[in-house]
Amino acid sequence: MIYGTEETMDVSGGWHDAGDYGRYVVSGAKAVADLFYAYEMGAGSLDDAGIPESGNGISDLLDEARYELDWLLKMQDPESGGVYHKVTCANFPGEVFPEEETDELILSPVSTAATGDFAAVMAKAARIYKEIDEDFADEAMSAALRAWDYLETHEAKGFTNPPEISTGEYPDEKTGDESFFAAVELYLSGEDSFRDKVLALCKTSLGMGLGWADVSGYAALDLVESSDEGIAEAAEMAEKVVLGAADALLEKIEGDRYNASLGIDYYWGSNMGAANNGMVLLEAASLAGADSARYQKAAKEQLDYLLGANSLGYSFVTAYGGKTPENPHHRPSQAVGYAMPGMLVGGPDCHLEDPYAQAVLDGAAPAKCYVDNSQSYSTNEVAVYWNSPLIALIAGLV
Ligand SMILES: [Ca+2]
Repeated sequence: MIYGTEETMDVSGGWHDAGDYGRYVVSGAKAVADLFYAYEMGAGSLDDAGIPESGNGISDLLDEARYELDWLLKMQDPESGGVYHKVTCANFPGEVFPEEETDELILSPVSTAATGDFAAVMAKAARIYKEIDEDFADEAMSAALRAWDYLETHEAKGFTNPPEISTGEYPDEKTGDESFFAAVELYLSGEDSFRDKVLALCKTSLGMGLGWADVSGYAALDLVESSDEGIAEAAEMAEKVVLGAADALLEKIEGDRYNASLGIDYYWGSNMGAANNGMVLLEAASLAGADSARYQKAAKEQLDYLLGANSLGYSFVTAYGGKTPENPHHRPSQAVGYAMPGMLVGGPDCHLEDPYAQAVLDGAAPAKCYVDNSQSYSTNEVAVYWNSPLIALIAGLV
């Protein structure tokens, strides 16, 4: 049901976001952007990942991304072109399998951030899938343009949960970065009229954010890879930002015993931060020519950190390594009684943002604020958009 109405819509498909069964546009779009990056970083020929589409002659990264993209298309309001922020029940379920979550599903209102992210990944999909499925590529481009029209004709506004809904909020007040990402992808996919918007938004919204709230870095990564003369000025600015960010990371890495890139601020989802930082370092390596080896080495160290070279000795990927999370905050694993393999958990969060972490981690050093307990959703949950930059990082390193 669409919130505040009696209307319903088919929004079947797509990925469960994390330890719960919500499906969220902004975090899903980040995960799609990472899979695209992995595809472009050289893992494009992967066709034996063990997904149902493996062996079909199309990159498994694109097959998997397509699963989410097909769902995203359904999340667009056919009349306005705006994109609903998320679809969840009113509250999180208990420790049950997804088919046992039977409360009514509610579409939360359209948001500017969701619509901007949607426009960006659809525009990029139009480019990437052109040779593979032309009809889908055309559909993606027209959906992207309708989303852009929505942004042009509606005042930007953040998202807050309606009072009856308590699931993940993913609020985002600052939406210049989403517009910037969308404009860059629309331009690079052949919409020449977006050139001036790219140049203007580059001056106000360029950054290195690779998270669900700040997606400016995805625009930067694609700008630096572009040789298009029309936006050379923006590409040069983006190159400075990528290399500047990578140099700042090198400094942190050199000052850390475990070659981690997070300094002393281990925040909720810090493992995503380590993987994202690895992506920035990889991009810097591809830009730095003769100087690339140290960026490449630092990127590899971020993978090492995630797989066990850290102060806890934990490989943060379930069932990979000798000491790995056995009790993730992940309802299917909790329901079945063991940790499903291959999931990157959130990792240390020194802000102690759940009651269990507060009870057992008080006074711990920032990098050690992690506990392998299913109650600790702020350190031991899993999420699609934490796994996706890990995939991108590995793709770039192999
Ligand atoms: Ca934003």
